[in-house]
Amino acid sequence: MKAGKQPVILFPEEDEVSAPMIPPAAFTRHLAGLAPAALFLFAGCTGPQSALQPSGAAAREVAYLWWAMFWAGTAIFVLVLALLLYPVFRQRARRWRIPPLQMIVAGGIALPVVALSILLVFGLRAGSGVSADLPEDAISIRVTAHQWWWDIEYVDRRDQSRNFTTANELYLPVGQPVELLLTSSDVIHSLWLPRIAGKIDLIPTHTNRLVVEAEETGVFRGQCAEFCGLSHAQMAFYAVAVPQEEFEAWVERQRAPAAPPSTAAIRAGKEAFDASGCVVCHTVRGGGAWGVEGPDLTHLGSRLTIAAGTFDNTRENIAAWIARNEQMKPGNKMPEFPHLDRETRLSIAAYLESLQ
Ligand code: HEC
Ligand SMILES: [Cu+2]
Repeated sequence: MKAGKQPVILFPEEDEVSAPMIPPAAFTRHLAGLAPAALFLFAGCTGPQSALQPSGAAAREVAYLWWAMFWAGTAIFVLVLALLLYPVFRQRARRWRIPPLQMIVAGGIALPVVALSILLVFGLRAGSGVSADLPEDAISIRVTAHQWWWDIEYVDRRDQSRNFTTANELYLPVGQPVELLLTSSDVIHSLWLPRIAGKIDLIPTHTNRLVVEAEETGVFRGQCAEFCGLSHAQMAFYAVAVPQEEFEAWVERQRAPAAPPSTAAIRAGKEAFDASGCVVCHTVRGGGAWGVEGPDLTHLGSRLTIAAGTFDNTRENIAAWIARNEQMKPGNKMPEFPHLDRETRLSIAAYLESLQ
């Protein structure tokens, strides 16, 4: 737990649990901006999850639409107020008479038709990202929502054997449109990455498509935006936008199988992991674990958070998660392992941390 941060859930026991606030610098700036809140309310419009600070083409369209609606709404509000105040201050001699029928046609039909048509044009523009065409070799990512985490598979269209799976973290190459193919394994979820794109539903047995493009490097927060059950509010993820070369290096590392244990302590952790039944639900490619009920852990050590953006990815948090995940994320589908002593849990956590 870094100084000045409040844990989401306080644990009376020895395990320290900390929740992520990424990037911390942006968060502090955010808080500092809120201090003179009465005057500078707009400071709340920035941050890792603000639709008003777009960093992607699709999000920019949504922000345009938002501002168009804001200014159109303001203009109409001012107009209506002016019409309301006019009779109050009018001078008898200069009375302005419009026949009632013309008034209804102008204010009740013409004005809404014009205003809504303009908004429709903006709205269609903003929605066009969903159907954008992509080059043959564009990157495809299959995202499957589960209660309450995201399974993320990078698809190689030319050679499916090069596909690899990760979870709760989306790497994007900057300046390159990427196709997300979205579905769900249980209920309807919604993927929302406000700084990169608009939101779209993930529906069981159906695949939705969304084209996203990050325009600058950074770590952006995303979230499930459709109530999907008990831990809906803890169903987040992070998108990490990096330059092309860095992205390719990341892909190579993720595609590789898990590193074999390099020290005796890590080997002991792996043995405890294999013996405790974790392999029933989790995959560690190259580590002999092939379960699919839970997130792929092959490169867990390289991720920022655990439990779908809910906690920092630290050894302490993983150790706490193994024994008391129900308290940390109520309703989640992983059983607790309270019988594993703290030493064992820490050693399993050290093994998972070594999976870079
Ligand atoms: C019955 C299936 C099941 C078993 C057995 C199981 N897990 Fe899990 N695990 C899950 C599910 C489901 C999640 C996702 C929870 C969530 O975020 O909602 C999860 C999440 C995790 C995470 C966080 C991963 C991430 O990317 O956020 C870790 C770490 C983890 N499990 C480790 C373990 C360890 C270690 C064991 C064995 C002691 C274990 N699990 C046993 C189902 C299981
Ligand atoms: Cu959800």
